[in-house]
Amino acid sequence: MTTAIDVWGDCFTIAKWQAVVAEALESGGSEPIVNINPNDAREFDAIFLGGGAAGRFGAAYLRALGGRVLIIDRWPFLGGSCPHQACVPHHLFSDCAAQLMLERTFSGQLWFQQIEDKVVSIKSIIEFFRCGRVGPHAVMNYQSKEQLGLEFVLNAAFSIIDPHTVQVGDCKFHAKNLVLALGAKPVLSDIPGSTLKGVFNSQSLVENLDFEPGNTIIVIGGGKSAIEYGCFFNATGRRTLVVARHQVMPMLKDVESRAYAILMMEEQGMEFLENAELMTIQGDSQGKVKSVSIKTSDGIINVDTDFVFMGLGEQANSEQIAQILGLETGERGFIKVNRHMQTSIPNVYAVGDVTGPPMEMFKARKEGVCAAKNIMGQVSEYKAADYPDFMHTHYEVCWLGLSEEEARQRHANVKIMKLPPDNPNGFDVGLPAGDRMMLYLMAKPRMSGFHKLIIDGDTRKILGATHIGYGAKDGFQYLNYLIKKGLTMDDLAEMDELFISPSYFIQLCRLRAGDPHFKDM
Ligand code: FAD
Ligand code: KPC
Repeated sequence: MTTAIDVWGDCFTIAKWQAVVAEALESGGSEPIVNINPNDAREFDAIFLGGGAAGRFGAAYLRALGGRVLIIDRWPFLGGSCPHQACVPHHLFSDCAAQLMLERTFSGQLWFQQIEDKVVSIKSIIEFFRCGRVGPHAVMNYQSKEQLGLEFVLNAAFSIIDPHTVQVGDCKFHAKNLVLALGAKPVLSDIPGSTLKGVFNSQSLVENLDFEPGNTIIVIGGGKSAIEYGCFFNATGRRTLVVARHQVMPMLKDVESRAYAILMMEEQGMEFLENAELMTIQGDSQGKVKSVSIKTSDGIINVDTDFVFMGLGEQANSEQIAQILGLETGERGFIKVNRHMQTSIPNVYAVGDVTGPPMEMFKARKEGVCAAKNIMGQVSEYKAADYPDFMHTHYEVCWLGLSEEEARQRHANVKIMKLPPDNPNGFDVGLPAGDRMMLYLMAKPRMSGFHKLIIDGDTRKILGATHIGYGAKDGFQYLNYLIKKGLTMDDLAEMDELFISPSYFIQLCRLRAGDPHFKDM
């Protein structure tokens, strides 16, 4: 390559990477960063186009299996959209939402400042993120280069020549296989006014926000991003109105758990318009959002706002490449693959978000690994199924397996263990509680969480679980694995709880385990 930063042979510290990545992001157009071993004459077994979760994990696995691999990415760092525009900012915002809910709930009590009427700056939190995100970027580059020994070309645009050849600048790279790991981007709205200043999605929010949003925020959509970002906006002290075509949070199937999650959001002031549709966004003379018109079952309503957040889902980053290679694609441009991750061209694989839902990190990483194994001759299949899931409201909401309703449709003898137990006060009981919940437990018991374990009373196997609170996510990822292996309530009763842990499933099971015909509790 005629102009490039050649980093091969230099040991870059994390601090040095931080400076290089920050400089490249700020200048917006510096040279490619090239880390290619000049002493390795082997042909590449694969070129991964895209070095996000799918590309990085696939490449690392392929190299671990003894292959030679090159990653090409347009960004000056590896790790992809998760640390740059997706999971990491989302978790930052959800942390802020949880913290602000705590501070607002106890405002003026104990050591808490009086903050009931305070509106927190969204712009400052986003600026915090923009400065801080290069830290994880630097770690990803350090880990990939120094610890995993990956070869890469970053900060570079590529063009596809054929299914074995990719060009960057004046340099052509050949490989036995290509792996498309190009990710996805938010679906854009085509309703009138969508290009006005003040209309954001999860990407443009962190890249472009340059003003302090006013006191009313409109969120379009009822899925994960819409609810998660909506709760954050609400927690900053702004009126937040969520407009959903159908239901909000449809992915949380357990009726009672969903009801608790929604009730808690409503108690924080979130407003929901279900079965409603954004019709137009009106702008002012400077091209900024001024108001929106929303069609509801009661007619059209108009709301003044300067900020609209679109949470409309994702579409594949596949347009050009699919066209050039003639790949089969489906809805929203998602590239069709078989269970080996092969596209319609056998030596071209596709992995991660570019192949469509579920759009989750574990799925992207596992698809990358699956492609790597197949390329290296270890026949491997992957299809995401029966996975645990989560999203944030002001709380962390986790679920796995069947909802109570699904379980009752499929099994004759379903048993439930839940907290709070059924009682005349509804949810107004200070259990489950657990870590980060103890102040709520003492003073606002209804806010201390909800959880439920769903069991087949005949086989005693665990069928499903939900948890609304904090800190159960870790447990759910292991629990799901065990459930797939046939975990029973008696197995759970044998485990050692780290009391007080966020979920009480172990001790609830132990209280019932002696009974061959145990009842709900
Ligand atoms: P990406 O990480 O997007 O990687 C694609 C790579 O391809 C990028 O590095 C990009 O620069 C590169 N690329 C694209 N086009 C080109 C091109 N033309 N030339 C060169 N390079 C190119 N999942 C979770 O599991 N947990 C979460 O909490 C979570 N939160 C999320 C929050 C939000 C707001 C969003 C949008 C998603 C979230 N996800 C979460 C999903 C998760 O981010 C994705 O599933 C994951 O990042 C997909 O990885 P990937 O490698 O397929 O794509
Ligand atoms: C926060 C963090 O770990 C960085 S985001 C992970 C990117 S990757 O490991 O490539 O999936």
